[in-house]
Amino acid sequence: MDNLATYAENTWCPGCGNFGILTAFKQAVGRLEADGLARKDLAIVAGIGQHGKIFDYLKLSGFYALHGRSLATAQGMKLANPGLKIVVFVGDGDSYGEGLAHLVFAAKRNADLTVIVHNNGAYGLTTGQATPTSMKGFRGPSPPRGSVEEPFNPLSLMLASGATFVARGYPVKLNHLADLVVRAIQNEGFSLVDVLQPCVTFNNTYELYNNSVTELEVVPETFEDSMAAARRTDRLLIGVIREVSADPYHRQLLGDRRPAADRLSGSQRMEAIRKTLG
Ligand SMILES: Cc1ncc(C[n+]2csc(CCOP(=O)(O)OP(=O)(O)O)c2C)c(N)n1
Ligand code: SF4
Repeated sequence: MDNLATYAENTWCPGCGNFGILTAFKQAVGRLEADGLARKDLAIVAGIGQHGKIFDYLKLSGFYALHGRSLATAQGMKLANPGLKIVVFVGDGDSYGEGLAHLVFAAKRNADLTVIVHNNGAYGLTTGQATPTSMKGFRGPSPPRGSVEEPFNPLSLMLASGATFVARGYPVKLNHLADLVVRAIQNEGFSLVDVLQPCVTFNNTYELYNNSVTELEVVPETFEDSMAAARRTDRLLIGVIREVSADPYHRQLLGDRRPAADRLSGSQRMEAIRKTLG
């Protein structure tokens, strides 16, 4: 396989955690393609932000969506063409902030998508404002005196919303992250990989994460065990926190129909309308 490179010049800051996400994703695609995934059956979607630039750096088909709306776009693409495997790259501001309702409902209905959250605890592209996962005390242009709010825990929110695959990764553990992405894409249903992405410019968390990230050995068995793993604060657990199988939304809604591929011609549509009207 080629390395999916494009002509676009990379403008991420040297040391940005996004580089690890890009490399891990490329590794994952290589492994999935070696396993039989056809390039034409893979599509990517990205929101607007530093994370969204990954769309420019990958020679893959897809849709560069609006800030906060990539989940809605991806769900539409999946329903039109259920044969696609879709990977959605979002920022924490993009998905846990502005687009939160789309994320919760995509998890609730088990939309067959893989969501990779570049969770850097800041609105990176707009120069470092606080997001829902910014730590208490985080300073930026907003809030300049430090955030007085506690961050929310996206993993427990996703578990409570019904996500069938929930994982957390760290770009420094590159092969581990690539494994998570492969497993997330293989899961037929809603998969979320929250990536602890250091932003060297606005939220440099390398030291914090290097000292607290710990690999989970086995997938927790029960929902309660998954919740407990997601909520651990003494160590930040990385790995698969929940993995269960459930019928995906498109199959429940459409059965085996493939709306884009099975589209009727104009005359077939007229014939169907005539029949309906008697
Ligand atoms: C609908 C809409 N709202 C707000 C913006 C402005 N905007 C663009 S990027 C961005 C921040 C992105 O932050 P995040 O999603 O955390 O991604 P990061 O840049 O950190 O990767 C914002 C607020 C926009 N482009 N469109
Ligand atoms: S500002 Fe932060 S997120 Fe954006 S490229 Fe630089 S290090 Fe990465």
